[in-house]
Amino acid sequence: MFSKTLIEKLKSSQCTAVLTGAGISAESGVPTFRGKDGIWKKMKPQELASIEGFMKNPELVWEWYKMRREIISNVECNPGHKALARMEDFIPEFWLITQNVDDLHNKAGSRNVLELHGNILRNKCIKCQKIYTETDFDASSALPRCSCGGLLRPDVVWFGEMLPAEVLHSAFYAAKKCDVFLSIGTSAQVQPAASLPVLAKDSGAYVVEINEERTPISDYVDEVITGQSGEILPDLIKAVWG
Ligand code: BJW
Ligand code: ZN
Repeated sequence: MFSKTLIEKLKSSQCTAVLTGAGISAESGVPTFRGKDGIWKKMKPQELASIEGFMKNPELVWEWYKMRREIISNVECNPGHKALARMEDFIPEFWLITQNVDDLHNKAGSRNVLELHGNILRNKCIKCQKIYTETDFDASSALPRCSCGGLLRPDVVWFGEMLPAEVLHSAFYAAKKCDVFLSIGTSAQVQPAASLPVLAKDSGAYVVEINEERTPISDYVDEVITGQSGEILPDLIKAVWG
């Protein structure tokens, strides 16, 4: 099922970087964004995932994040997350770059996780940027506010916003340095995350995509493995490390 090249490359890898997207959590029951049942089929990203949308209707945005937090607090990491946590034990330098905000890589035991788009289990003040780890607010009676008076919002990255600078810097570093790069369960449509596999390839890494369907980077990568990451990743670990 896996190419000899991929098995050899992973076996001898000194530095592997992995980029994950919503697809890796789909088998846990977390909805993806694009595709036929994706969130953006029913909801408008500009209303729910932009600062303009939040300022226009913060109650609606809070309601949406409350629902998503409920989903996420009721799901478990799946064999795909767990396989990536195991992979970290075998490779000297291992970077797990995720666009997901669901915390499931941390739950699975991955250690070197770079969260490009933040974490839904935190909030931050729009005025002083103070971070709040509690999320259990009832925004329907009064909007949650910081001690400075500013409105609280989820600590995630919305469209038009900069990604956390240090995290992004490390992600670019990892993509440039790695000898193997895996792009898993992402539609590769959102920048700057989607440029990471391209950068890795241009820097000499062996780039492999694992996805249920083809994406804009499929023709550019070295290898495409089609299927569900929760099935493919445990098999890959077995094939490489026994
Ligand atoms: C499976 C599977 C299974 C299913 N197994 N696979 C350059 C060019 C064009 C546009 C831009 C550009 N630079 C910036 C932009 C604008 C914008 C952008 O990229 N827009 C594009 C959509 C056109 N980018 C931004 O605004 C970013 N900021 C930025 O660039 O700042 C600099 C800047 C500022 C101002 C002006 C200009 C530049 C920020 C992006 C923030 C994205 N935020 C979200 C919401 C996070 C919060 C939350 O969750 O509430 O992040 S949107 C959403 O998309 C979420 C995801 O992390 C992100 C990526 O989605 P992902 O993970 O790829 O999921 P899907 O659903 O798209 O795909 C799932 C895949 O899994 C599919 O392929 C399935 O087949 C597969 N799959 N089940 C394996 N079991
Ligand atoms: Zn504040």
